[in-house]
Amino acid sequence: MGKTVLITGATSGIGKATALLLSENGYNLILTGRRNDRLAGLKSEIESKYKKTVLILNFDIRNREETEIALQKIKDLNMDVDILINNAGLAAGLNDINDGLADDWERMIDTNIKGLLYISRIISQWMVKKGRGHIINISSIAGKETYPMGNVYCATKHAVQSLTKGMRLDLLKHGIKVTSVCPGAVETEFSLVRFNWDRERAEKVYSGFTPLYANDIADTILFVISRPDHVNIDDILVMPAAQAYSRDFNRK
Ligand code: NDP
Ligand code: 8X3
Repeated sequence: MGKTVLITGATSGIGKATALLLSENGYNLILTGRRNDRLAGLKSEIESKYKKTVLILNFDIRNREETEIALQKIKDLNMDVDILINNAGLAAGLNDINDGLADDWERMIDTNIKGLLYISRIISQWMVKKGRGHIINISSIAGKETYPMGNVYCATKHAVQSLTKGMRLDLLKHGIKVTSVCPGAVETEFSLVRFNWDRERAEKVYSGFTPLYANDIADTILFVISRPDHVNIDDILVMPAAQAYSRDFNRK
């Protein structure tokens, strides 16, 4: 029986690619997201390809009550979580601070910080009881640097970096590993969401250079979770070869 991994935000991009790769490598999966049709499609794809049962949980991580009810289903089914991948997240807008929209700020703060906390609180309590576990927070280059007009998104990812350190300190005595995975530009639905599904604007973000693909981060996550028990990858920054820092690109 392989380990069980809970991946938040598995309906697209990094979360989906990670689900497919981990399943191929023998992990059992619990997948979450708001778009239930996509979750159901991924469940049947994985179950038919890899002959593994997948539990899907359809909820919005911004809603604390919905999150608690959804996670209770895991216990009701006598399942457990060995590895938590806090992946669900988004950027909304790209504006100077004085032009920012409060609704965008709330969406990012509620998803990237508060949602991550709601999930981590419950799952870390289960891990503490067992005296083992591994939490992987998907942060960003935006958690290490602040770029023009990235203000609130960068602040949420700086918060993820800080929470990763805080979790590691508090959970150390319980034998729980905590890792931060920080990607540079990855071509997913991220920019479509950021620019409200303006495809032309989203495509420009990745034009003229080869970005990372979701599979590149899935590979990194597989590496992180498959280290021996005595090894922890604290923090890993993965960049496209054509990107340096947050805003320097070698575009052709
Ligand atoms: P995608 O937009 O492709 O995927 C985001 C995932 O998050 C979706 O599955 C979405 O599911 C889920 N999600 C968003 N909001 C919520 C919510 N309120 N409740 C539940 N699930 C939610 O983007 P990526 O794969 O690129 O992003 C994954 C993570 O990687 C994010 O944390 C992002 O900040 C981070 N990242 C991305 C980079 C990039 O360049 N793409 C670089 C660095 C970090 P649904 O909409 O179905 O709920
Ligand atoms: C996503 C990468 O640089 O677009 O976290 O913010 S960036």
